[in-house]
Amino acid sequence: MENYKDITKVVYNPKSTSAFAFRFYNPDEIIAGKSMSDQLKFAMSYWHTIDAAGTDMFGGDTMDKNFGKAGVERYIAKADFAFELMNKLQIEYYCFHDADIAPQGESLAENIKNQNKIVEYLETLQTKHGKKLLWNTANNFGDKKFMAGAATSPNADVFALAAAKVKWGLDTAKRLGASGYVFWGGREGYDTLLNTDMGLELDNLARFMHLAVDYKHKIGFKGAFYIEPKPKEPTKHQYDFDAATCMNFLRKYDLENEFKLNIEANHATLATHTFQHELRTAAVNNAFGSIDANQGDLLLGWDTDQFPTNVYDTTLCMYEVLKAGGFTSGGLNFDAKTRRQSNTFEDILLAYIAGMDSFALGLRMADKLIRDGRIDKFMHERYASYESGIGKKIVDGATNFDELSTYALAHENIQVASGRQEYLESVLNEILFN
Ligand code: XUL
Ligand code: CO
Repeated sequence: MENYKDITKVVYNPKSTSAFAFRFYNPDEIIAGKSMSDQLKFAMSYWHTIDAAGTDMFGGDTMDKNFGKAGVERYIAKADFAFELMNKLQIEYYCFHDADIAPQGESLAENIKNQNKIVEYLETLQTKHGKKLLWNTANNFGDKKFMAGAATSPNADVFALAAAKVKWGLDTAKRLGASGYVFWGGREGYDTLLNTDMGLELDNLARFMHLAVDYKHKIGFKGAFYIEPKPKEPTKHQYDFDAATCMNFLRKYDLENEFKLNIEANHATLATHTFQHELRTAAVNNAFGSIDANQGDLLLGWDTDQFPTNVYDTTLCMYEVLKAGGFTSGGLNFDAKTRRQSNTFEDILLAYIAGMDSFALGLRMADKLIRDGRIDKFMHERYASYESGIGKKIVDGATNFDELSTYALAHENIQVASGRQEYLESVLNEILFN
């Protein structure tokens, strides 16, 4: 197998015998009216790809990502590595937490100083290599001060610290021209109600979001705000449990016009939903925004953040994306890490190639599914009773219980048509494998 350093650019070559080629991702090919690169908008996650080195609950690093350097110099080398990797993989976007990009010291002031040095460097790299920031975010969960949450901490000084970090994040998003900013709940949740004032914590979370919105408008940051749902981990009950819970929160606190959702596949399955369910829930609530592309392991049951290779899931995901009109500000961020045993630089490339190709194949199949039309036609016919007669009156809001009751008394011979699930599943198989 080739070495990492010898691979300058991974290109589309379905016939290649090399492991370092795309079999399905052909960036400039037009699928469903746009180039594949515009449909998929792949992004690299800094925390998993540039920082995470294999540590798990039972053992330490299996990979060295320190480049023989320390302090700020190490993070300059990491930034170089990030852009080298994006170039090799033809990835246009990246995402980071504040704490991912620079060494974290003893104080907020020191962290901001370090981070600003690297942001200056990232700015030059972005221009030099033509790369963009899809979104950034704050790590408001790692430091022990955040042990009881950030905006939902019982300690108001922590709320202020979290605000200072998000303020820096928004200034940086504006400076680097990010197309979005993500709020993942981190430790916004609880483990026991014996010590938790849930009402106050949720109100405070909403207060925090309103302050962030105010600041965004004040500085004129034009990117999108996303909430990323997750049901558990690290807390037992995360407040942003799933897409529906997030929408309820946003509407209760009058924030629904300011936020969209960043749906992560592994978070969906942790919530015992399918990825597709979460995407559809976002779309029907007019909140489809961005995607954290990964997959979990249903047998392990925790947030394993694996590179996505399940083509059923990527197909149904891209089907939802196409149906929602495609990405605008959002994209597909690989919130995914190589397995602990996949500990070479080649593995990082191979993992991204597997993930990108799985989504490229998913896009091709979703487009085929829509062009085939059988599923859409079935769906249309299934709900046809709402297009005329009493059904149309229901949809138009032009009836009432008296009329419906009279109607029902006169129409008791009701035949509900078959849902044809197995047939539709076989159509999907035919599209995928025939
Ligand atoms: C954690 C997670 C985060 C967010 C960004 O499960 O998904 O990496 O995507 O904070
Ligand atoms: Co995520």
